[in-house]
Amino acid sequence: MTNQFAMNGLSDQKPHFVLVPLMAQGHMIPMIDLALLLAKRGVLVSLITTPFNASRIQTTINHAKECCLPIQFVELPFPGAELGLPDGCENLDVVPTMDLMVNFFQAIALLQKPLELYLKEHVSYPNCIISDFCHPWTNKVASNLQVPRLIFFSICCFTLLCDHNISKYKVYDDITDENEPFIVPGLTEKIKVTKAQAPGFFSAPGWEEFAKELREAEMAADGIVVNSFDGLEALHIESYQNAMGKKVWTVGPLFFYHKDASYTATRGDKATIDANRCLGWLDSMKPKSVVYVSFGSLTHVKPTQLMEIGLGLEASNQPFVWVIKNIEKSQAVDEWLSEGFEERVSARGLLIKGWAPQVMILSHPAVGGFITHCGWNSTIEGITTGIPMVTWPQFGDQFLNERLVVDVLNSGVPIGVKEPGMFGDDNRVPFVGRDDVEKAVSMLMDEGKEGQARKERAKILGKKAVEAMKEGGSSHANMTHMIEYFSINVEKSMAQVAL
Ligand SMILES: *[C@@H]1O[C@H](CO)[C@@H](O)[C@H](O)[C@H]1NC(C)=O
Ligand SMILES: *[C@@H]1O[C@H](CO)[C@@H](O)[C@H](O)[C@H]1NC(C)=O
Ligand SMILES: *[C@@H]1O[C@H](CO)[C@@H](O)[C@H](O)[C@H]1NC(C)=O
Ligand SMILES: CC(=O)N[C@H]1CO[C@H](CO)[C@@H](O)[C@@H]1O
Repeated sequence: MTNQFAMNGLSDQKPHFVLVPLMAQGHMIPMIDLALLLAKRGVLVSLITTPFNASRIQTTINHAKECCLPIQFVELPFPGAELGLPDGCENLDVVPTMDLMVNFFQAIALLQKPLELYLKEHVSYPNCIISDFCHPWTNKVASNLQVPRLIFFSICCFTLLCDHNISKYKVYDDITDENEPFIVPGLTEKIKVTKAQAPGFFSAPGWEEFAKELREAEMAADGIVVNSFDGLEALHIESYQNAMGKKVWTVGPLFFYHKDASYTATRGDKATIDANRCLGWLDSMKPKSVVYVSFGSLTHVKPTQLMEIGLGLEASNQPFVWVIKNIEKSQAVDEWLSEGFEERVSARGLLIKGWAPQVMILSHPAVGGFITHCGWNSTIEGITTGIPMVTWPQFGDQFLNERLVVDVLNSGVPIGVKEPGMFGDDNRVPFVGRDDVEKAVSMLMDEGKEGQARKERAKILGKKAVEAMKEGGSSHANMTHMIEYFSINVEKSMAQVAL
């Protein structure tokens, strides 16, 4: 049932999808990739941003221009000042305190009217809105404009399903000890977690109202788009689809758009290390020998823990690339690095201070393992490159992602963290000793039977991920269906405008 106007070129009327990402690095990156993939398939994409973020994604803007991709970057002024946010505080990563986080989400919700106004005035009426799941206010935009709305998750269906079932079976009504393990009900696998590890999204005190809006907006959605793929978790996708009673389109791994390493290098933020120096270093290493260590954009590792990681890596005798974020640097860290550590590991350790070209590094043949915080964005990148992982979750969806990698996929080694660390609350982050780091790394790189089997499973998953994105693959086909499904609405939406 292909739309005859939009799909076969009889008219240059392209279907128009409006994408509303959450301004946070881990949410923004996959949504931008989704925009690029849709545009490459001939969809006109409007990507809604704010001035701060627009400047941050300049590389993508330039790339879209160079490749003549039909993406418009719509900058709406960010009403942060109205809610007492400091100037330039337009991205979740730079919100200074937990309290201001609530204000940040309230400020974003004020974008409803300006977005509606923009879309009404726009020449090409939208066919659908794809909104980050953290934007319940887009539900009002969609109903006021009478356009379908999809919600976007850069979270796997396994985690979404666990979360859904925990809430549906009201597991937490009977739980008094948040560190007492229980088995997630309704799944075929025996998945053991604690309430502290899987508290659900926005479950902290003060977020009740927002969480309620989120649930309502989820119920009202016309479908769900997920950055995952069939070969990874077909059964969980199907169960989640049945549980939600809506279509779930899995169209990932979305970062796959970037096959060109030179572009990959500057995705997200300008890489602080010269990509060529990094590639040169990796080229000099044996295949599958290097461990890549990075904890994503929101996690801040405190100095004592940072040093312990370093000492564990040193003791492992394994070559490594280790990313230390600017925000994690301090005088103590600098001194410790320069007073011996850097020199001792110089022959086999590459330290990246700042933002790293992660996809480029992970894709390099020299890299054989990944120590990750299990943010989904990073986890799916690790899975796609076909290497085993050491899982070190911190908060949010990360503990459930760890269960997927360790218990379901069998392609990871847990570092052993049992309790979450609250973002912004350094003292509650559980401490991991150098011995545990060393032990996990040697298990990860183990050449024995168990290690080989783990590597083999990881490799197969990587192949399936690549297949999914090729023409004829499941994610490619899901995207085609999704575009066709909503292109049919072109005439319907136009008629509605006329009314
Ligand atoms: C998302 O992906 C980028 C690029 O691959 C990576 O560097 C970054 O750490 C990831 N962000 C999160 C929050 O996981
Ligand atoms: C719980 O998950 C299973 C899939 O494993 C699904 O079939 C079931 O519908 C879910 N339960 C509820 C109450 O949604
Ligand atoms: C996505 O692709 C899978 C595998 O081909 C298929 O089973 C599923 O029905 C598709 N999903 C949608 C919503 O079209
Ligand atoms: C990190 C970043 O890109 N910051 C920029 C955000 O946008 C303002 C102006 O819009 C710039 O001044 C910052 O440098």
